[in-house]
Amino acid sequence: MSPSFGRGAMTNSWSDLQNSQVFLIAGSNCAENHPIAMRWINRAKEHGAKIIVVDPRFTRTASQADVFAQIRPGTDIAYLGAIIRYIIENKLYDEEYLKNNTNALLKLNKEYKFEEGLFSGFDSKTNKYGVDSWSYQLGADNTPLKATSFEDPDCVLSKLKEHYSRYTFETAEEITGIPATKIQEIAETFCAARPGSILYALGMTQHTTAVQGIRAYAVIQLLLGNIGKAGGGINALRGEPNVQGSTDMANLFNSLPGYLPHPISTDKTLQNYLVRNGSVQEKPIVALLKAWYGENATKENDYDFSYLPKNNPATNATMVKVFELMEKGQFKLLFNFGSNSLVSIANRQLVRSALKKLDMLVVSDLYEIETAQFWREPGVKPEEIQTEVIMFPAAFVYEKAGSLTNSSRWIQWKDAAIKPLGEAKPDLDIIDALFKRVRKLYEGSTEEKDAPILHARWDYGEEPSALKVLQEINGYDETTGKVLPTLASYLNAPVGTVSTGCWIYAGVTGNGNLAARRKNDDPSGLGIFNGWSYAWPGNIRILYNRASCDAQGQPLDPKRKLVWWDAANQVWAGNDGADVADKTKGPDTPQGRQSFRMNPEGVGRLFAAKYTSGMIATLPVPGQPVIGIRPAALCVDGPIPEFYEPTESPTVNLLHPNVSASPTAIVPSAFPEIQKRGKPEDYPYVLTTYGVVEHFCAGGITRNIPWLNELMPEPFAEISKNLAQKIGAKEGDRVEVSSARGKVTVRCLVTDRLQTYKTNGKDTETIGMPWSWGFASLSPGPSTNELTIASLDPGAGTPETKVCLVNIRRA
Ligand SMILES: Nc1nc2c(c(=O)[nH]1)N[C@H]1C(S)=C(S)[C@@H](COP(=O)(O)OP(=O)(O)OC[C@H]3O[C@@H](n4cnc5c(=O)[nH]c(N)nc54)[C@H](O)[C@@H]3O)O[C@H]1N2
Ligand SMILES: Nc1nc2c(c(=O)[nH]1)N[C@H]1C(S)=C(S)[C@@H](COP(=O)(O)OP(=O)(O)OC[C@H]3O[C@@H](n4cnc5c(=O)[nH]c(N)nc54)[C@H](O)[C@@H]3O)O[C@H]1N2
Ligand SMILES: [Mo]
Repeated sequence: MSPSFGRGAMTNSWSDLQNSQVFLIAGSNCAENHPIAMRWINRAKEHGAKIIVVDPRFTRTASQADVFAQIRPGTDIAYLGAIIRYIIENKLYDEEYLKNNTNALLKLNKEYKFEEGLFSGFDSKTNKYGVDSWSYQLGADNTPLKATSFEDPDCVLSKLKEHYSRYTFETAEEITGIPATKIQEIAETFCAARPGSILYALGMTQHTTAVQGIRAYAVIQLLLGNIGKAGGGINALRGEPNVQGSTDMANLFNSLPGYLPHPISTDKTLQNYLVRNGSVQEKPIVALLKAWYGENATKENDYDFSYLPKNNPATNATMVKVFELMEKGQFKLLFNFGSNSLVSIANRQLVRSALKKLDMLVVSDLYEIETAQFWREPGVKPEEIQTEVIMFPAAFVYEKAGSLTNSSRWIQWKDAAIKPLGEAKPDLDIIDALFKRVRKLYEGSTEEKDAPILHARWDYGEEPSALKVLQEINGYDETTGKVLPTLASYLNAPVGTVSTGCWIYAGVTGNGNLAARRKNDDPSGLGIFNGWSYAWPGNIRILYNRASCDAQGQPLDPKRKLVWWDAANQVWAGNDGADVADKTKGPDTPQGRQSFRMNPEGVGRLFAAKYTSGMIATLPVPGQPVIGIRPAALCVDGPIPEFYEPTESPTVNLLHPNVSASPTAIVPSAFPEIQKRGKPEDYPYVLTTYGVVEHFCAGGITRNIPWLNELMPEPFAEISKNLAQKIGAKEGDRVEVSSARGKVTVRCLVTDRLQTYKTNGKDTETIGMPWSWGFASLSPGPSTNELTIASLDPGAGTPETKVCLVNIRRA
């Protein structure tokens, strides 16, 4: 749904799941990893909703399913493509929805092509796409030409039909291992009941085709008219506590808070930045600079834009790449706060080797995790390591006040329940103390490079308060110093007069701390709960909810009324906040018709076309570059999803054997000794990794809790009965699992949860391994990331931890 609000969040909410008629849960084991989801899913089930689960293993979530399909890891786009084909060939799409709310009728550039596994514009020297042909035919006013019917061969829907004609149920069976009849049953079940919701998490995202997998979900949901409606949507079940909040705050290398594009090295000035990103970014980035540099940021000095660090687009500094750079010696110091990288990062050999290259490592954690004692790992020689390690004991979630944002985008405040134990301190206090001391070191410096440190607004007082930080994130009217009351007060203010640390959070502390609200009445009965905490943006609970209305602005579903145009009062009203640019602009105005206002076309994008709105409307000043209003976000690996094999795969791509894996996937290879690739001849089995309910992620906390260790004492390799027989292993035997990168010895678990299946006619086996162990803690065990491959999705940078090739033998 790029460019939506947020990079992965629920379009809807946890409590909205009760409104669905059907669920496609594929790439999520929510019964074990997001148990609250099941409460609302089961409520829908009581009302007759159907559950479809697609997973390489039979899980506790699968045990609740009406339809369960076992899939070969990394092949989802093949069966999803077959569903898209089924919808289009049988005209099961929602025609009115497509016309009003999507780009289905827009005409594509005649240069656009897809041939032999490649989209037009591929440069085989750089393995990158030039995206000029992924565009529309434009009219004189720079708006895309619209076809009069879906039969027009140039329109987006016709192109989709042509593209997915290759994806028959039978072909999808050959690729995925799911029987064709079962794929048909999934398609029929999901299309028969609306609204339907799609839930996903890591099973879809930890692949080199992660973004395109989720794009396939977007295509299906837009075709069926399931976006913007109660009970519909695409729901990313986020993982870590407050991972939603941390991505909102730009814990991603390529965005600034509020999902503003990060400046790159060629952005010398604010104007350069706006030429690339559109005039629409001027207000939020200036407001952010005001939040960070206060009165020092003025129009005259380009609002201190020069202070912002700039990304080198060639580096693409995701987590794995950071360790690659560290191995190259590019870092002296690493702050490792709240992450156990040595256990959690794919192909951990690189992390192990890179940490040694640091002069200093600072870890803030509750426990002395593996990362903090990498020098103690068996086989590592501490006497050869010069790195100084400093450990900050961190206070835990119950020991500090602050807000956590959940997957529903609800910003929820909590108070501290107890005082931190021992010397532990909240991270905010640690960072505040650090910054103040660092600033002191620079006092009096007149060097330009030190100005960002000296000029930063850092006015939290003696004892920093989390509420003060949330107020800064909410924003201030910089002319009066008052907290901004609402999102609208930010949106309506002239550029440079307001500050906000994250524009999508504007309004959260407007009239009191709305994140702390705990009103739990639900008059509509739809689970909206809009008096409970505060949802970004603007307390809208269901994104794109304008699409739940017809062209006249009236609700399409009488049982699930979200918003409507109140003609008498000339305003958008409803049970939810209306997701429209201006609540007073009715359905007879262009703004009042747009249900996807964050896209330059104002509609949902079945095809992710290159397009910038307002290019011609903004009259170019002679000698000045043209600044458009809003450029569309693009996928770097294709405008529509295509199936590619994982980096390491037991077979070649049936659709185009010469372009088997994703041609744009990033396969780091700076250190060939560490970053090896395996072949199916040597490593014939598919490994997938997953979480267990008893442990949390890298296990830093849970492996130090005795009763959890008692329940789940050690890692294991889960294999089918056939594979057990083949290698001569019994349940509980020790087995060695190896990949091109490393090997581990664990016990084997022989189950019916994994079955042998056929890929391209050949018997294939998946091996499943949990990944939460490391050499330290009360319950040490081998780390599964010894085996995994660190190839990355080219758009999101997510490592392919859900699939690689391995071998297995009795140890
Ligand atoms: N108890 C517990 N809860 C947790 C966590 C934990 O470690 N323990 N971790 C938290 C975090 S940070 C996260 S991100 C979430 C993760 O939540 P989930 O994504 O639900 O967790 P996983 O078990 O990693 O993977 C989900 C499922 O995807 C399946 N899968 C693997 N490959 C594929 C594939 O190619 N296609 C499909 N369709 N499915 C596939 C796996 O078999 C697994 O059952 O959970 C959070 N909650
Ligand atoms: N093979 C494989 N690898 C994976 C995955 C997979 O499915 N398979 N999943 C991936 C996913 S989705 C994720 S999110 C990552 C997770 O990887 P990590 O983030 O490295 O894992 P965690 O164990 O959650 O680490 C969080 C640490 O923060 C500490 N902590 C908790 N609260 C606080 C606090 O308030 N302050 C501070 N300073 N520390 C705190 C905990 O003790 C813990 O050690 O792993 C990824 N790695
Ligand atoms: Mo996660």
